[in-house]
Amino acid sequence: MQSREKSVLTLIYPRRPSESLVLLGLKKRGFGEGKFNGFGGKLESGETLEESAVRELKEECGLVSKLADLKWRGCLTYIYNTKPKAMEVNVFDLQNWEGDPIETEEMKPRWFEHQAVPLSSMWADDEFWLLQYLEGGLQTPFIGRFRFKNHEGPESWDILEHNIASLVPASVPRDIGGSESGAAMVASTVSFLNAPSARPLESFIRYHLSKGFARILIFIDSAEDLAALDVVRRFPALRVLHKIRGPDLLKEQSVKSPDTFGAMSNFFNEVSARQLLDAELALQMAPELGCRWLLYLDSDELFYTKEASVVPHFQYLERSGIQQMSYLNHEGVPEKAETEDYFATVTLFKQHHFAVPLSAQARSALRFWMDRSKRGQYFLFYDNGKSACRTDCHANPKNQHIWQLPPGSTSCTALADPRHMDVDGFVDCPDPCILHFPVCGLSWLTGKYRTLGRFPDKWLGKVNLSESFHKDARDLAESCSALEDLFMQEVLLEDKSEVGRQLEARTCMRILDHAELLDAEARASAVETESEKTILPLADASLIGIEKGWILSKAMKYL
Ligand code: 6U4
Repeated sequence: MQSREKSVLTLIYPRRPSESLVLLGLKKRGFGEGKFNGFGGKLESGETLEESAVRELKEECGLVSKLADLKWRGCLTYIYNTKPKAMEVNVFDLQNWEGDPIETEEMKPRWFEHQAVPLSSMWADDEFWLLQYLEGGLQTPFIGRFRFKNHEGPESWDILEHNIASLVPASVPRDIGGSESGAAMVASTVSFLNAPSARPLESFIRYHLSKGFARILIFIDSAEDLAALDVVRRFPALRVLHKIRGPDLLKEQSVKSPDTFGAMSNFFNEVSARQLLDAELALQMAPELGCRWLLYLDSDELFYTKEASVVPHFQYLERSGIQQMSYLNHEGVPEKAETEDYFATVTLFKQHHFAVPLSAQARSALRFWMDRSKRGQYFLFYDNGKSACRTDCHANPKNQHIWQLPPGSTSCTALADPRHMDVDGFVDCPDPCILHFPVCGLSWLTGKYRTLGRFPDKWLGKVNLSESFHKDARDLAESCSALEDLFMQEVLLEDKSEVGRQLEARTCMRILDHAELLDAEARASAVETESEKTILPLADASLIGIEKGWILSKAMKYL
């Protein structure tokens, strides 16, 4: 896999579109010397993208820009075979500024008509996209990747690999602001303090942006979590917002959510209490940010759809008068003991038991998991889904999974509990769904339970924690070897033939596109599901664990 070690840079194109003019600069020294290009450079420590762009522009051609006038238009990754680090270059449009362009030590600026941009004296990739971009033919935001043989000399003309595409499908509001149909926000409370790396956070953000979420709001659970802060600040502040746990946030939450704040004040050391407050604040902020839908996720979850964008789905919910929709969650299964980024590498999922077909093979495959778990669990973590909620319907978070809506609102669910024959809001919805990647690597397991610490036996002082993997992991957290044993026994699945059996029984499924989208090496399984296989009738045996819910769930579609 290509190392994703990279530096982050800006590239600004000042333009006068009405005259079809763009300002370029001839680079007089250093990287790209002798080439015309936009203006920009590397982020300095602590800078946001926009702050860096303002500084570089001033330094390189004397133009003075306001932060808000810089419009992020896309991100291009340049890999030079002769350089150890890739460059992540963030392209900005600028149409308002103060001052006139001046020659500096680094750049000699010059206006060009679009059709006259000197492509033969520019970087070779520009031929693939710059003109289309300037003329409005490249839908923004866009994302691209180019690999060069060399970063200088004649071989810098050899492009070995290239692709460029619109990051967000056309249905997403292009200029965010004002509430647009289907515009949605993802919010999450994150902590990467004890984690092996903050790379999954980058993937979490990239994935949701590329699936058409208009905004991402990240609550960084500790001001010391510089790795998370660093990731978040690399994204354009317009799309990816963040708040840091500390006195300011505490004050804001006490003022804006006095009831929840009061109720939670004894439990601030529990992450669930902080999440509840964060979810409530996110719901209050979303309408002002033009978002009609909010999905509050954990940082080990993706809102998965195989469609290009989530926007049509949310538009459909709006047309159907639905204010809340709960989605099935599937649980990731690591097939390797370690990964730096579970989102980019884990592709095997235990299906939610409601989605598992009713067959003898499936029962035997379910029991494989239940038998290897000390507590008889199929899923090691939650199986009650996650919900998206309209942001204008005065909801409150009941917990991290579901919102409390005022009477008369319409809530639908893909996982109504069939044991109660509660079928009113049931909607068959295999896609979208939640992909959950809990403890998908030994060091992620260790890091998670180090961060959680010795959480109490009662959740928020009320609900008893059941005897479960979660509680066992807490109790074993002091001992690395005991956690490792637990991981090997209950989480990891290295046995390829068992993977094949699980896929065939359709207890597990293989999903690759999130990993492909995240630009990683997706490990396709050699074992294909044979969906046409004869389904053996269920053997007559007493029901254990989730088997009752699994069987009853099949009746939902007929009620
Ligand atoms: P120093 O000299 O270290 O202060 P700095 O100004 O921070 O440099 P520099 O000059 O290396 O950064 O920035 C390179 C600029 O060139 C950035 O704006 C990104 C841009 N760039 C790099 N590769 C490019 C490519 N293949 N095509 C392109 N722009 C590229 O259009």
